[in-house]
Amino acid sequence: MDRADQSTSPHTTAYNGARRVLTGNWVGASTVPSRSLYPHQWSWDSAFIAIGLRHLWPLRAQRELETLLAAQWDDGRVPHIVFNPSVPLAAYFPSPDFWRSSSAGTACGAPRATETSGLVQPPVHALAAWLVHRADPVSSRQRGFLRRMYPRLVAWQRYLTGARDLGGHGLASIVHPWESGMDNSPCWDPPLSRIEPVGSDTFHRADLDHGRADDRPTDLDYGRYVRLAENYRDHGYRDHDCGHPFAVEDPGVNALLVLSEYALAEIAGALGRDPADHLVRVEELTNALVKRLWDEESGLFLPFDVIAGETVREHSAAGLIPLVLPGLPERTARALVRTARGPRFGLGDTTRMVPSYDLTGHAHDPSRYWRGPAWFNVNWLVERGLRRHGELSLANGLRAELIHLAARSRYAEYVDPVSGEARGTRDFSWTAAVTIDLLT
Ligand code: 9YW
Repeated sequence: MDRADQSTSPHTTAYNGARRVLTGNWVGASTVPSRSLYPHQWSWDSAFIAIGLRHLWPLRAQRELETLLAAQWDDGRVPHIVFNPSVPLAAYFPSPDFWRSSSAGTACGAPRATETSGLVQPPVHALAAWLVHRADPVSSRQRGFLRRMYPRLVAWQRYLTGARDLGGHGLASIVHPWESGMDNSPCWDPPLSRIEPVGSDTFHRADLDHGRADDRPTDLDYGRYVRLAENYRDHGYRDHDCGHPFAVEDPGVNALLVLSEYALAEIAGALGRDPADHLVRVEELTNALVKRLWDEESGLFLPFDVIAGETVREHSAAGLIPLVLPGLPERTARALVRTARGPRFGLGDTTRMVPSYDLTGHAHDPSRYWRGPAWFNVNWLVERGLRRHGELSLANGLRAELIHLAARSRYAEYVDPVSGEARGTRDFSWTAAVTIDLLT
């Protein structure tokens, strides 16, 4: 019997509500993050969604990842959006006619028959594939799930450690704020300030048709996002000759890269292969992460702006994500826990969930997207990290808040970190998925 069955009725309500959201957002071969705001398939969303789906319908969870990885480019990148051809172009901006992947991305081997974006998102996929396999190893083996996924996941990770090692120090760089998954984090303000925005009259933001403007990025942010994406597209999405004007080593992306490398070692072992290469990379990546991004003064991992050659001194929840790594030096893990509990994030004290950005930071805004609100996927990672490093009481407290606030907010996209009030859209898939995972 699983925890949901034994639990008290609020847990059953939370579980049933989350299952309803995931049922409603399934579109046949994948799950949309939100029926209204995000009507296509998003990369890291699908990884978190599969982690939840595996407890309900393991085959559907396998399918979720297979659909995403079927849109992988020949250079290994897994696109951040896979477009559903039956959804009208006007439903989401930037739409396929902006990205032009099937024509502009030919040198990188973009799929010809599926439209995608040319950017990527954090690599949670190998972790998801491993967890999905373990939920139902029999069907996974029968369907050759890991055998088919493994080469694709390896190519994806090698794209990030290869073409995307723009700083030359063994870490992956993101080349657009959207690639961090934390679009308008104040961490991107300094590197973005160098980018000339396109005029806001040159595009139409479909997000504002569905979301409150106060909860979303500004037009100025969007003008810069568009400029960067256009530049990448106009250089055929080729990393080596596009002269990336934005390149940042993000601690969240790199920690998830390491976590997925651990998962690749597990997958290799399950397939009867030698995991040694993956374990060597785990060590190299962990060392590079600590050496380059750890900031002793603030007790947090900070992003490194590769173009300016300097650390970005903004404190975001991405800097706590390395806590999920088992191989993190113990004193670094202890310092991260102190920072999570301290005034910047207030865990177990002033906040109910870890805010996306420093409560004491000059740019903190508890409602605006990645500039303060708390997100369920990030908090799920922090909960895992706390548990991993023996902080059971903090982890249990956070788990209880996540389950409670997910149900109370109607599975909100994000919430005010102090009051827990819902922000953004509702019936959001990864909020439901991590709720199922925490309850099972
Ligand atoms: C957008 C789908 C995506 C997430 C990102 C989040 C948001 C898309 O939604 O970006 O149009 O702004 O920032 O992390 O994957 O849920």
